[in-house]
Amino acid sequence: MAEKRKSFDPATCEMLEQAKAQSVTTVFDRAETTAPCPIGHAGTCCRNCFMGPCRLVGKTTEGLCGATRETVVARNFIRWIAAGAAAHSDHGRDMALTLLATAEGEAPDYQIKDERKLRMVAAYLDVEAEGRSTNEIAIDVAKAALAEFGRQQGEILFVRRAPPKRQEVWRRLGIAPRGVDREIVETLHRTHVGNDQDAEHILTHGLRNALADGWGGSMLSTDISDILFGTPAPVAARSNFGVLEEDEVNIVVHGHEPTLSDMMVVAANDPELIDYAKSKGAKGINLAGMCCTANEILMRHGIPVVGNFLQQELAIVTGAVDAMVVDIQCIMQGLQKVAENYHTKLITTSPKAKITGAIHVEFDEHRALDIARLIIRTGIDNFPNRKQVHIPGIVDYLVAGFSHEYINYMQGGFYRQSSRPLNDNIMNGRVRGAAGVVGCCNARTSHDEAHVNIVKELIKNDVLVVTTGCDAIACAKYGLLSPEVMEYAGPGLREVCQTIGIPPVLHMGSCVDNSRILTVLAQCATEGGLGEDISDLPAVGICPEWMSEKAISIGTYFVASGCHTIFGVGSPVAGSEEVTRMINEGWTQMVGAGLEFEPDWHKIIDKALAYIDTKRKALKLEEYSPTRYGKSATYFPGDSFSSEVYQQGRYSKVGL
Ligand code: NFS
Repeated sequence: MAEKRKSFDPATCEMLEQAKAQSVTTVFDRAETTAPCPIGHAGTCCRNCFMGPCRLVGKTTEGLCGATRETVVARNFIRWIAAGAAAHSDHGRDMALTLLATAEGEAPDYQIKDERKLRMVAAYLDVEAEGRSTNEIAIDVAKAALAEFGRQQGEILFVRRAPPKRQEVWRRLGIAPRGVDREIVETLHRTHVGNDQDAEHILTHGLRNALADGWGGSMLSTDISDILFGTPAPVAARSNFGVLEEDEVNIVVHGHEPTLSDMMVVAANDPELIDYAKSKGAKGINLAGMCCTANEILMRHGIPVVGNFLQQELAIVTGAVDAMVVDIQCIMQGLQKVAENYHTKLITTSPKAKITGAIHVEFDEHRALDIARLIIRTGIDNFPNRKQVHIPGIVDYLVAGFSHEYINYMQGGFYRQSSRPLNDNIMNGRVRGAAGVVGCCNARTSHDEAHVNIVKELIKNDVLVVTTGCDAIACAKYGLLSPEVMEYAGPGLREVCQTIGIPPVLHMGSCVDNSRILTVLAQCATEGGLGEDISDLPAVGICPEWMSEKAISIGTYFVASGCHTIFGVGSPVAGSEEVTRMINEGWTQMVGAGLEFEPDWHKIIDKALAYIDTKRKALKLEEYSPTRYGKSATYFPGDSFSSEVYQQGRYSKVGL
């Protein structure tokens, strides 16, 4: 059997060769030397007290306390949800605190960039906007948002943004979240030794906890980021290692919160600092992004993207990164060790995240621009220390910036915006259905392979894809976010995309922006013609290469919202057939959608298309036909998607 390719991306493979030649170890090597623990992997290791850890394998079916395999697997699973929800929500809380500081005049470098959105959010949070100044509204919006985290009773206010039928489901089942922090705390409490020990009951709280993330912490985070930094609209940009410049100071921002990265954009354009860079022999300052913070500044400013999660160490191996600046989440500790082989300065900035050996420059929103300038200056000072540089000559072009507001706008302009055209085209079968393809990269699978192939095959089958996070970056690297690269799309979908002027894959942002997908789903469900609830829609969620706790929280809130979701790689609940059944068939009965784990990406595609067709049938829509539309088009379904075709979609940097 041929050796499994570590990455589907030629630029990543090239850098892996480079790392090997220089004896630098990365996550790809560690994935070979460190096998996953099969017991923890299947979810059957209980370490919730010090009588254990109890490993429920073979003949051992109970822990010391008597906890069964079902209980242990379910408890472990919802702890993942709690951690993921905590990460998104703590990010959202920081956005609310920054909005408050901005409106109170204590964070002078930030402004309220989208007043219209501020007023829209004010209405959802019961904040009076009529006749009040922007800052007055913003102060109350920030305080109301913060109260949502600490809310003890009732329901988080954004529950009302879901379709009425969905709200009824949540209320009937008692899973409408009461407050963001409360649901996370309750998960930790319930899963403490000797507490909630009925697997189904435990998992039901998992749904509630995840909803507190999706319709609470994450949605607040997205909304407030838009208020402060602007609601995204289409923007052209570039991606992959080739965006690094040999003759400029390269500063890579990596992590998640736009508070730091947005200020880095301002500082990188400071003429004084550009002159300073020139004084050190560079032609300028090249700011580029990594992971979800890349998505934040890509969506709003078109800042180039270096890569997704598994590419972070390899960016340093280019020898061209003068500073890598990180804040929170998805930042590998291995970065520091890699950086020690090169001149790169790794700079941590969050009071919540330090890495031993890295430089720590603590970010403070009250002095944001000064700190961003200091960081850029550190990168510039490091430019003359560069040694050997190796940048793969591969760059791809993309269009990002599809906020749900823009998706509405593009379907009818300022006065008639709605999701009517999309609903109509799903009803008439030009668009077979929709898929949200999202999430991480995982070194246990071939990097990007599942992301790219799933998305290609879906659009080939006339499924409109919305994407976020590392999946979006994978798509960017293969030309899938480019409106010009239409040969991958099926004829019906292509007609729709060409009419509106959009790519067949819409980049909706970072991982917290999965809440934008919830909004689109809610709109499609209430627009008419596709049922009345999200669970009626011919739509699926897919997370092909998941690895983080955040991904589990996202998948669960998709499901709790009525969107059936399929994860790749493997199952963290494989140790219990009963729990596996509960979160798929069981949740389908409860909330109209299930969560399943399918390691084979070919099967994910089959399952997704079959699910979409089942939903079309239930809605009594016409049966999907791949040949009914697009007769005048140049390309037809069945075009081979060979690697040669992939390459045609790519643009070599050399050819620019
Ligand atoms: Ni989301 Fe996974 Fe991380 Fe972004 Fe990428 S790894 S859960 S996609 S960068 S948060």
